Formats: sequence, structure tokens, C-alpha cells
Amino acid sequence: MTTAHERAAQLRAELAEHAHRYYVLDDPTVSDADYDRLYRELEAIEAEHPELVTPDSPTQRVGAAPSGAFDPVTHRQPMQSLGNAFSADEVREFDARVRKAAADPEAPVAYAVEPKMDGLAVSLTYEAGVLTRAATRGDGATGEDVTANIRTVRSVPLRLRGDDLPALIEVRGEVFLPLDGFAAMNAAQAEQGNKPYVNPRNAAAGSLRQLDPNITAQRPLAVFCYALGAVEGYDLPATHDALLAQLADWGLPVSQHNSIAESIDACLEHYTQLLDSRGALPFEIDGVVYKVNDLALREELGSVARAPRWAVAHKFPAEEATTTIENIEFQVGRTGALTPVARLKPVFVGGVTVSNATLHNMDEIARKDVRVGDTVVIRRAGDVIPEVARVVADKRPDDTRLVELPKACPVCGSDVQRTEDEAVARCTGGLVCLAQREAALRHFVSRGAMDIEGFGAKLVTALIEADLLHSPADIYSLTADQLAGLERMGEKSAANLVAAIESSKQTTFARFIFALGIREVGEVTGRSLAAHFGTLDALLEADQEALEQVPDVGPVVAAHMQGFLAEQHNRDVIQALVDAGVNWPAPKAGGGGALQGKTLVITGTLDGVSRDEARAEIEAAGGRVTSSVSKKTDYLLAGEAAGSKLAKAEKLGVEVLDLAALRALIAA
Ligand code: 9MJ
Repeated sequence: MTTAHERAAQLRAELAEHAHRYYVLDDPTVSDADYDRLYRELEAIEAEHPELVTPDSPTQRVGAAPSGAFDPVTHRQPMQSLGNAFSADEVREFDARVRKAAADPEAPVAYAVEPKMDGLAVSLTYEAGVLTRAATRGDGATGEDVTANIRTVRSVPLRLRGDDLPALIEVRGEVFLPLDGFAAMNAAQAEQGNKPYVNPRNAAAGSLRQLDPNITAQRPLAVFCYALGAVEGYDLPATHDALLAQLADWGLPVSQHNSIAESIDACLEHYTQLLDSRGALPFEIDGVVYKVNDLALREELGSVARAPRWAVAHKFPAEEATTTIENIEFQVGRTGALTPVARLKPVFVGGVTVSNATLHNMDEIARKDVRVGDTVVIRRAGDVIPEVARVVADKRPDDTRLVELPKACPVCGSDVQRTEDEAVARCTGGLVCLAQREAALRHFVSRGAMDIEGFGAKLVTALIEADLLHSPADIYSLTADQLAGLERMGEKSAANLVAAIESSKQTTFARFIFALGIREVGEVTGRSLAAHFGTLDALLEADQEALEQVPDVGPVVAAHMQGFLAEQHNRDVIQALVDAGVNWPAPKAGGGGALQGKTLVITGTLDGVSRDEARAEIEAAGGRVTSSVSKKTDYLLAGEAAGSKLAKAEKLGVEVLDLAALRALIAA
């Protein structure tokens, strides 16, 4: 008879094999339905025997609690970046430097050639074959802990394949969004009336830096591995291609487009080929990387600053096209910033038709001397929105028109101000300005803020146009009848929305602060302010000095807070929201709260409360919730089916609480 323990191990191995075939080799041998059946069988065993859950179980990819912030991670070996070359000459100079260090400077050097992924570098730490940590590059020395998010990326193995695995290995690679996944994400954005992501890189970065890993899990991120950091208990092979073959054998995703060139000339041929065929690749690349293949020669070469001397990134030229400027208009953002935008005669650049290009700010317009009527070169570099690169001077007609910074906001007519030390000019209209109001309302209902499900950008616009929405507080007096009266809104959707609006009233202080849309006050600052002040009254009374006492709040953020709170109409909106019933758990009496200064981690399924609710209780008592257990963790709040975090807490001697024990502690 197979025991539950044996069956679970068998299922884990089978599922890992199928996932590898599906996500890494792109060569599945079972149907999705068969995979799901095995997965559900494992889930059922684990539900009945929580002690059998292992950190590398495929069921453990999702379900980690949202974290308050990403903890810093010090890389065992720094994560290097690459030096760039922009021409064949620069590439040959690189090769000449490499050959000088070789035994025979006349002999050609062999290079590994890799497409340069335009994503985010990550470091994956495997200890005895198990993924224990994933971190972003950060400044190269210290990155951010994104383990819970990376665990949701299906092509990243939670456990390496094979026996005789290294005691420890840091695998470096790039997280990116394949183009089909990017298109799907933007289709979903459009459906919800949200702004599209400008490019796959931004979308990948946004997906990886989600505080809630359950959101990352829904994003089709992929990874290619291409280098190593620290290694313990593993002898490196002689060459880079052998190393990549080893990574692939361990089940790690490695690009199929890598190859070996026997000389720098051969590298340049690969470059031309990849430049020509980049449009046919399923992901975006912004150049080609050449790496000395012989690892012993690499040792000889060493590194300069933060980049190895044995590798170079040969960048593709930014894509450019020429067109004319038909007009220059100013767009107003949420914080009132006026951005000059060139309206163009539509032109095809880098695979898309472009009819608008940013001019960034007035200084840029002056520096480039851009005028309406000019013929200009539009540049679309893989990772940025199209911009006006330069004017074609000899095509300037006589009747060009200079643009000036408007004195009044083009949307609301309020004064436009530009401070000495800022390149941006801003509309002073605040929420009087329709553009700012619309953006502020979109922000207010958004996910990290009041999180009103189904309340998209299009609805915000429609409600403003219908004169039903002026300030955030109006949201809470909308009726199902009013909503159902809007175009393309059925009665059922209207009823759902009213319910979503109602349930959003129950929030957290941190979300509420963030939702107000104060300049420079993001989700993290919102949490810091909430934890520090505890109550709305305390926050409303805070002066500059008190605000600067808050961790992460400097003079600039404090000044923005002050500026916001100094406006009576902002205070009126806050009062109206509270009057409408927006509320959050009160902190414990007596200031500090029982968990003041304590760091907690939540794991497993809690009885009767969601993790967000548990987090709110902890934060209301002054505690902080982070995503991973470390020596600095004070308590682990563990529910049903707690897995790796529980094991780690026990190993580190971190006190483990259940919900009742936590509440007893808070009440004490
Ligand atoms: C990218 N971005 O595709 C490296 N990279 O190697 C490849 N980056 C790299 N290699 C060492 N293919 C440091 C960075």
C-alpha cells in the first residue's frame, strides 16, 4: 500500500516533471486536464496531512501572504551589469583587450553569444537543490527579496533536477514578459478601462514588484538563466556553454537562442542575424551579449567597476523614423504635471504606428529647439515611450510656430506654476482640474487604494461626464439606479458595483492614506504613516517636524503632506469620506499598541479571517508584516497547512502563534 507520504512525493515529482516539460522544454506529454487531476490529488493529500507540505511542492507556488515591503537581501556575490558597445569598432576594441590577456594574443577568442533580454535581472539561490531565495539586482550588492513572487513563475524550478546538487548556488538570469503575455496583459488592461503598459519591460517590472504574489502569479512572466554568482560544493566546468548545459540539466530555463562564435567576426555575424530576425522572436531583445567562453580566461580578465571585462552588450540601435509635428499640446497628470506632447503625422517605428511623442518638458523643447511644423526624428528605444529625438534643421519651413508654457491649465484654466528647481510645470487647480480629478479618482478606486472591484477608468470618466462624480466621497452615495442609467451598464453590474463600493468602506488606515493620492505618498509611505500615527486625528494634527519623524519620510514627502493637509478642501473630502462610513480597525488604546516595533510573518490558512484582515489587526496593534522569516522576525502567525515558513521559523527559534494566541497577545 502506498502511504500518503509516498504518494505525495510521487505526485510532486511527476508534477515537477510535467511543469518542466511544459514551461521549460515547451514539450508537454500530458494534457492540461491530466495535470490538473494530479495537482488536485496532491492538494487533497496536503489538505488532509498539512505536515506533508514541502516548500518545493507545486502547490506552494501561490498563496503566500501579501507583504508590506520587500526585505533587503545581500547578494553573496555582487550582481554585475554589462558594459555596452554601440558599434562594431567598440566591439573590436573589446575583443582586442580580451586577447591581450590570452596566452596567444593573435589567436581568435571564442565567445558565447546570447540575445540580450530586456527585462529585470534576478538572482535565484538554491540550497541543496531547493529554491530558498530570489532577489532583484538592486544596486548590485543588495537587492530586494522577491522570493514569493518568483516562486509563482512556472518555469523556475522550486527544486533542481538530478542528484549530486551543489550545496549552494546563486543562479543569475533575466525575468521578462514574452510578447504574447504582454499583449494579453494589455488586452486585460483595456478591458478594465486601464492604461496599457508602455512596454514588456515595464509590465514585467510592475508584475515582479507586486506586494501581493497572487497578482504576480497571474502574470505570464518567464526567466532565462545566464550566469552564476556564489557557488558552494560544485566544480565549475571549463566553459560557459558547458555551464549553461548544466543549468538546463538541472531544469533551469536557458534561452534556445544562445550559441558559440569562434571569433569576434563570427560574433558580429550573429549580431546582424539577430538584428534582422528580432521581429520574429517571441520576446523583445535590445542587443546581443558576447561572453568569453573559456572560464579560465575570464579569471585572468577579472572585472572593472561593476562590470566584468570578459563580456560586453552590443546594443541594437534605437529605432528611428522621420515625420512632421502637427501640433504640440499639454497633458495634465494626476499631480498636475504638464507634459508637452507632439501630435505627429502618424509614422511606423519599430513595429508600431506612432502618432504622439513626448517632449518631456519645456527645457527639452528649448534644448532641441522643437517647433510646430518641424520635421523631426522620432525615436522608439525598446524600453521607453516614443520621444522626439531631434529636429531635421534643413527641412524647417518658414512658418513654424514656437510653443510656450501655457499660463493657464489647458483643462481647467487654473494658474500653471513652475518652481525654480523643477523642470516640470504644474497646474495649481488640484481637484478642481478635471484632468487631475479624473486621475485622482482613478487612483482612489484602484487596487492598492480603496480597491473597488469593477470600478475602472472608463466608469470614472462616464460618471464625471454624467455629473455624478466630483469628489471621492461622491462614490459612496452612488445608487444602483444611477449606475444602471449609464451606457453599457446592466442592472446586475450596477448592483455588484454598489456592493463592491459598500465593502470597500471597510479598509485599512494605510490604504486610506494612499488612496488620497498625495504626491510622493505611495503604498509603502502610506503604511509607514498609518503605523506611526495610528489615528486619523493624529495624522491631521501632524506638523512638518512630526511628519519627518516617520521612518521613510523625508523633508520633501513631509512638505507634500503638509501642503495637502493645509488645503481645507482636502480636509473636507477626508471628513466626507469618514462621514460616508469609510472606516478601518482602530489601533489599540495607549498609543504604541502591543505589537509596536514587532515584525511578523503570516503563513498558512487562517481560521475565519483573510490575510489582509490579519495584517490589518497586526498593523492596528503597531506591528509590521513582512514576507519572509528571518532572524529579525519576532513572531510567525501560522494557520492551517503552514509549510516552509513554519519550518524556517522553528529552525530559527522564532515564536509561532496561532490566531487566538496573536489576539491574546494584542489584548494583553
Ligand atoms: C541579458 N540581459 O540577456 C547577462 N543578459 O551576464 C545575458 N545579461 C549578464 N547575460 C552577466 N544574456 C551579467 C549580465
